[in-house]
Order: sequence, then structure tokens, then C-alpha cells
Amino acid sequence: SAYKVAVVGATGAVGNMMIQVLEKRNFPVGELVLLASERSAGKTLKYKGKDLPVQELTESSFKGIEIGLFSAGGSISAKFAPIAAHEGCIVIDNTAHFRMDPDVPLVVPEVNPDALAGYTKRNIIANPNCSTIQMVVALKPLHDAARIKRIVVSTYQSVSGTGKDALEEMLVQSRDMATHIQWTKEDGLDKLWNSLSPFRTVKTTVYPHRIAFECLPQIDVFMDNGYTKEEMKMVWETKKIMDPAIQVTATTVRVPTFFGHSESVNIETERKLTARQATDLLSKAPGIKVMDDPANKKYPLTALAAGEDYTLVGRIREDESISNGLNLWVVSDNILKGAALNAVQIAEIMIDRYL
Ligand code: A2P
Ligand code: 11C
Repeated sequence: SAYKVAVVGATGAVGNMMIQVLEKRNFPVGELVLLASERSAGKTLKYKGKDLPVQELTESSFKGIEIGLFSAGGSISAKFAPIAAHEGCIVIDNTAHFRMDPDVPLVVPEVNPDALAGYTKRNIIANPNCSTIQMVVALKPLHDAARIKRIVVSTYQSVSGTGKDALEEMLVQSRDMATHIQWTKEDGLDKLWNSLSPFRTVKTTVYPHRIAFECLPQIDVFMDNGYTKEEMKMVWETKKIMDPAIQVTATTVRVPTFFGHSESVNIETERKLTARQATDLLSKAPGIKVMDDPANKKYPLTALAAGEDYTLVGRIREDESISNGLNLWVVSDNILKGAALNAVQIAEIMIDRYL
């Protein structure tokens, strides 16, 4: 049978990708309803070669809708997800709003699909944060084999994670600097240094500092413990999805890349895993492509992960500073597996098992 599906936030970066993923995977869509703000009402978006109208999201948008994919921001989900759920719609929510609600399953299909059984409590299922999703996809097979005790992760997250305004800000700044800094290798470094100085304090609107040619060790807001919310999401969500016993510490950094988040992941396990054993486990695991051939300079890159369903894992090494430790480099498309694809995969399991 086919289902009546709504995409909430259809005009956004993730919402748009949700439509493409539904089409690409031939999801059994009977009717597709595209919802966004009143600003977008009247626009059309393509689905299977047809132009579908975008409608304004209202409290009466969900009559008869069976599956709702939400990606229009936390406050929109806070208000409209319960309304949709009350109408009998299964909500799959990509925002952070419901993730830590004990009555809401937080699911990565390759990791904890059975948690979906808990959906009946609220009719709402949460899609984890992109940086958490790719990390747990890569770590689940290692955890099953050797019990992970502790994770130390540093992220290198792309600008698309913030949205379209941020992508534009990065491009404008980069263009400006590349145009105005007239320096070649024949010139002295002092000339470069001096030409950079007007750009040390540029006015920004999206990020607190310039993102072009910079790394920002701040994603989202700071919490009372000195960590950012993005860092704490990685801690809380990993425990909820994989195992509450795992200790996690994270440093999340925004870097001037377009699509795909990269992560340096260090783990300590109870039982010893050699790099070779870890590579074998990862090669057989769902959703993962191992890309690890140092002799030929092959390792995961954002350019290889963008547009790709798989999470790429490489640079698999034993951590020589402890007895049972590994280092990995994990890269995945944050809009795809990190958001839209994971949500649609959840919907596929829901159809398979419960609807
Ligand atoms: P709109 O395009 O009409 O503003 P992104 O994260 O890429 O910025 O996208 C956010 C998505 O959430 C867009 O589809 C946006 O629609 C939608 N959105 C934002 N505010 C509202 C709102 N008040 N009601 C419904 N959809 C909203
Ligand atoms: C980023 N991870 O890259 C964020 C975006 O909780 O769904 C997604 C935020 C979230 O900035």
C-alpha cells in the first residue's frame, strides 16, 4: 500500500533532501504534502517530475496524514508535532526538541531499530543530530565486538549544518578575501600577514566570527559546564542510542567546508581489537564503507562523502598510548545520512514493522 506523507519544512535544506530521498528510494508515497511557512505558500517543488505546491503549515495540515517528516526547527516541532501525532500521524522529527524525551525513541536504523517499538507512547520518533548519527554508525560494530568504555571525539563540521545563510556567509567572505589579498609566493610573509589584518574582525551575521579560512570551536550555544550544546548532544544522544554506560567527551568545531562532517574518534574498549579486526568488522557492517589505504593516500574526505548514503571510515589505527584503544576518521554527508536519509530509513522500518 501507499502512504500519505507530509514534509514539514519542505523548502529548507534538509526538507528538500527528504523529498529527493523519498523519490530516490521509491518510498511508497500515495500523496505527498509539502508544508512550510506562509512565505513559501504558492511555490512549487519537484517530486518525480511533477511540480507540487508548497502549502502553509497550519494546525489543520495533518488530517489524514500518516507519516510526517519534520525539519522546520525546534519550535515548529514543539508546537505542531503533538498536533500531528494526535491526528494519528507518525512524526519523525529531525529537530533536537524531543530527542531526550524518555517517551520518544531516538533511532539510527543501523544501531537501535528495535527502540522504534516505543513510538506508541507519543507517536513521535526523533532523528538524532548529524554528528551523533555518523559516529554511532561507525562505532556500533566495534561496541558489539569489544564493549566501548570511553569515546573522545573531535569534529570538523561543515557549514551546511547551519543552513543556507551560513553557506552564503562563507562564500561571500571567501570571495572577498581571495579578491582583496594580493599575495604571491614571491612576496614576503609579512605582506600576507598585513593583508590579513583587515579581515581579523569582519562583521558577521550567522557565526560569531569569520568562518572563511578559520576554525570555530563553537557550535550552538555554550552550556553552564563550559561545553557547547552540540558537544553535549553528542554525549547525551550517544548514551541514549547505543549504551548509557559509555563515557563520551566531545569537542565540536565548525570548519569552512560545504557538505559532510568529519570526525576524529578515539575509543577505549574493554576487550582488545586490533586495527585489522576493527577493519574487518567495519567492512561487513551496514551503512559503512571502509576507505583506508594509506599507501595510496586513500581515506575519507568530504568530497567523497557528499551525496553518498554511506558513512566513510578510514585511518583505522591502534591507539598506542593505551592497551585497548583505536583511532578512526569518520566522514558522512550531514544533510543525507545525518538528517534526511536517516529519517526516511526510520519511516521505512515503521512501514515494515508497525503500519
Ligand atoms: P520557509 O522556506 O517558508 O521559511 P532551513 O533550515 O534550511 O533554513 O529551512 C527551514 C525550513 O523550515 C524551511 O522550509 C522553512 O520554510 C521552514 N519554516 C521556518 N519557519 C516556519 C514556520 N513558522 N512555519 C512553517 N515552516 C517554517
Ligand atoms: C550542525 N549538527 O552541524 C548541527 C546541525 O540538533 O539537529 C543539526 C542540529 C540538530 O550545526
